[in-house]
Amino acid sequence: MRVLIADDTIVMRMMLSSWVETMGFTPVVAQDGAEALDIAFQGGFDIAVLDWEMPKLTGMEVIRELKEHPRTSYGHLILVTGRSDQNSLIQALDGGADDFIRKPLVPAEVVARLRAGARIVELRNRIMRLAETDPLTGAANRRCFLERAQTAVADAGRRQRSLSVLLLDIDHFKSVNDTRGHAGGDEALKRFVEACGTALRPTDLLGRFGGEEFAVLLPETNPYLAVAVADRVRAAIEATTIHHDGDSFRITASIGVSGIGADGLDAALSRADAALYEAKRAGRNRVEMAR
Ligand code: GH3
Ligand code: MG
Repeated sequence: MRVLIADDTIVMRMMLSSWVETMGFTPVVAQDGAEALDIAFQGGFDIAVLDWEMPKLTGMEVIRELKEHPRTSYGHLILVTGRSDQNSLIQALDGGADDFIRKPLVPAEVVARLRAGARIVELRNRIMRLAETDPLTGAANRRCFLERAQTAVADAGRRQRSLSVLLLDIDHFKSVNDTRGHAGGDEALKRFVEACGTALRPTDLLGRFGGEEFAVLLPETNPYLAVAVADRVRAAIEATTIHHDGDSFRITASIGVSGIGADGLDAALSRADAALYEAKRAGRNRVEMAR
């Protein structure tokens, strides 16, 4: 659990950090509101403990910014304040704070509020994981893949980096289901995703598009490199033996490759789809690059 601590007094920063550390959490410290925002946007955080009165940006201003941006809007925000009048507290909660702690700080209370915050963050993470993953294979689901891909496309455009996409479809999967049963087909899908994982980098994103169709997003990869990656994936799938019901079998997949250019993700996906169709037509268990 990453806990962002923002306070302009060194004593407060040190105290809060040491309590956070005793809980087994990781403190990340900022000296003012502007630095807190920088850290939040760059490295992320799970819980933030923000002093209300700070130079550059106040705690409330930081909260407003964090809530506005999709990347930081889910953090659990605790405002620390010397104010104890009810109006200030109402203003804090209505302004986006999830909780508040009154000064002077009492260690046991701070720790209890951090623990309560951690429970909410853990629940949120679990819900997000469920909403983002395909339950059978553990790959990202279609919606999650498309959302993250759109972010990556915008990012690559801004930073002038190359980005490619693969569309994969298992060959003759219907006959796997027909001869091995639906459970055999499911087993094949799981092993397929594992095999892809061995051939990809941790920064690549594998998504299940539907049925037995998958997509891979390859950051920092031009279409020529992407073809090489695709062939590594293809070979890994071909080399995988699937065990089911006392029997074993193998599958292959066809892959279409496209670079993602200025015309965006949808255009790249439809080019990759055409290339995938070409790979099927040319005999399957092949990689084709989009024209
Ligand atoms: P091709 O080589 O042209 O891709 O042929 P194919 O048989 O793979 O393609 P087709 O689209 O005809 O068949 C896809 C099959 O995938 C049909 C469907 O029953 C099966 N399928 C889709 N989702 C699942 C799933 O979650 N589990 C299992 N076991 N089968 C699935
Ligand atoms: Mg198929």
